[in-house]
Amino acid sequence: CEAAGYLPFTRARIGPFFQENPVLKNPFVEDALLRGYLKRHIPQEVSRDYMFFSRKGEVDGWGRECEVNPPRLVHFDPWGRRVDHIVTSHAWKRMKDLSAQEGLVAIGYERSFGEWSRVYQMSKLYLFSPSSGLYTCPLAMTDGAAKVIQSLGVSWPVEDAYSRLTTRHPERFWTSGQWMTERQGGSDVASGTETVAVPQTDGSYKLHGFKWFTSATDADMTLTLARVQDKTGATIPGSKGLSLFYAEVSRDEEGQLRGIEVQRLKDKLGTRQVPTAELLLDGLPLSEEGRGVSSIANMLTITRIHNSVSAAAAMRRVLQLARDYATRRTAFGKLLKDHPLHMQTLARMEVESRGAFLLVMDVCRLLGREESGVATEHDAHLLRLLTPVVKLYTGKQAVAVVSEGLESFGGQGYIEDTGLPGILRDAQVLSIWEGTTNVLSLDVLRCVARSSGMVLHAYFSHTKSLLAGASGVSLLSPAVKAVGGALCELEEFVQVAATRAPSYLELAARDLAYSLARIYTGALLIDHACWKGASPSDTYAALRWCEQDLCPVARNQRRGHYASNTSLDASLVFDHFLN
Ligand code: UCC
Ligand code: FAD
Repeated sequence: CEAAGYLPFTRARIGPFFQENPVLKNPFVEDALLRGYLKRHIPQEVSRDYMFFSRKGEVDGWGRECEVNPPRLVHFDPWGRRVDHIVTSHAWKRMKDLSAQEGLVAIGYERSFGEWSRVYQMSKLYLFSPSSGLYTCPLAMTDGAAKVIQSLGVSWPVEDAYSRLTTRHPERFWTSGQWMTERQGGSDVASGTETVAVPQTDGSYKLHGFKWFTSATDADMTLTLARVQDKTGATIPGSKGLSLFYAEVSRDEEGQLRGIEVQRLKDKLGTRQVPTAELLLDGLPLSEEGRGVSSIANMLTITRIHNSVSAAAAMRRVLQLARDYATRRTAFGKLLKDHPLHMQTLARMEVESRGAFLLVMDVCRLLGREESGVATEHDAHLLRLLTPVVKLYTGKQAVAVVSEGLESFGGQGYIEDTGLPGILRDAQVLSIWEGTTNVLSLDVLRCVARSSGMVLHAYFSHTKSLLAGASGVSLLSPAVKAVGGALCELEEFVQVAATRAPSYLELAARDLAYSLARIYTGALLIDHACWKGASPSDTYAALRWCEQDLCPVARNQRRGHYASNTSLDASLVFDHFLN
């Protein structure tokens, strides 16, 4: 090429250089932390079971097809009859069959791995998620619905539904929706729910209402909320008036949906693979009345954990691609992997990603313990506290890490058909649906307040016990010291906050939730690094995690942020606001 007279653009009009694309190899084999974690905690050999997602990128290809061939709504048949048919891609349907065959919901209910069954299930989902074309969304709601039915008692008329939600047979497998949000409120469900349930003479109910967001609307059934009307047509306002309903989504002989009109599919930033609709419910036949918000809370626990699994998985996927790309892309005369600053950037993402994974898996561990009947009271408190914490924290982390991940591909990270932008779009929803960051921070406060201190007691004592296991491991001592110090700060904060008005705690809620997440995750990283099979990278990750501000709530308390800032915040936000 360097011969005299060589002109690079005479041979081919577009020049001879083509950048090699990043290659997704085997997501399981290449995930050191996942493999270490499973080796440590699940004694049975399950590795082979995780390999199926790696079959020549087949599943990943279907996932891509779901993205480029999104669902569409056909309102009318050629003869003008209203059919409201949601047409999904071939790949989306294959995801459904695969999910059943692989037991992606069933594993949680078969419990063949005892208290580790949820870890087993969720680690499979963690591998599946980034390739699933967001099929993990209906799976999350399906799992949540099965959990609610199980907790309310599996009896008529939901027996059959339960067995379909938890089956491994594709021809029987059902997915469920979760229809809670109405136009007036998705967070404030108690005020926002206008849907009424009118009792019928046969003991069933007809629902009349408008559900504003319904994901994976091609589901076979749903759980939804409504207010039961009394004989005079009156309903009880607020949370106490809400009941939980089961409804099957079925069609009559003419192919028309029974009791449901699909208004339109949402035009969304991401999650385009998933049909999200606005539905008008009209005369939907229903089963028995449930217990409203508190009954659907079991579903929220499960879907929030699924959300966190997807968040951790998105971070891992972008990192796997980014590090591969760093071995293929040259800039300033050397591969990206040989630029220390680029490696520092990826290493920071790696630390976030490892922390997220351990936090998520620990919550899955607690869920598995509860469901297999071995949970202590401490475990139950921890599960309640950490469910909103892990959801809100990993949702935010995923957006930050995936965004940084896109930048690591330079301009190509912004190019649609690389498949990379979709990862960011899909990550953005993780902090919105299933409870926004603020709403979940308030949920943390609620569970702390309602447990009379027991939840926090469980948190402090378990975190301390994780640290105790690292005493004497000199390499980890800076990390142990940092987490120990942050725990003391957090305890002091709690003592002071207990003497203040509720508004003080409300302002501190988000920082408190972040502190709980960072401190606990630090302890988990330390604990994992102490395991006999741990690697130097595990130690390094723990040290790096613990260098950050682990207790922002203490810092901001000292700055007086929760005592006096309310009106200043509002003035700042509304500076020059035109009313
Ligand atoms: O977004 C949605 C689906 C998206 C697609 C699925 C994706 C899944 C992941 C996929 C990954 C790829 S469905 C919509 C989700 N919507 C929400 O998450 C709503 C967010 N808002 C809240 O969480 C609020 O805090 C509310 C709605 C729960 C607040 O309701 P209330 O009625 O004002 O709250 P109360 O009065 O405090 O609670 C009522 C009862 C109480 O129990 P009882 O009556 O026994 O005293 C609470 O203790 O509900 C109980 N409760 C809970 N229990 C409330 N929250 C919880 C909880 N988190 N856990 C246990
Ligand atoms: P709002 O409640 O209006 O919140 C607006 C802002 O106010 C947020 O930043 C929030 O954090 C903040 N805020 C609210 N209350 C407080 C407070 N007390 N203190 C401080 N800040 C507060 N819902 C379903 O039921 N089923 C579905 O299948 C479903 N699918 C969805 C799919 C997608 C793609 C999306 C984007 C949403 C979906 N949702 C679904 C709805 C979703 O759950 C809600 O949008 C979400 O819970 C937020 O509710 P909202 O939109 O009413 O926001």
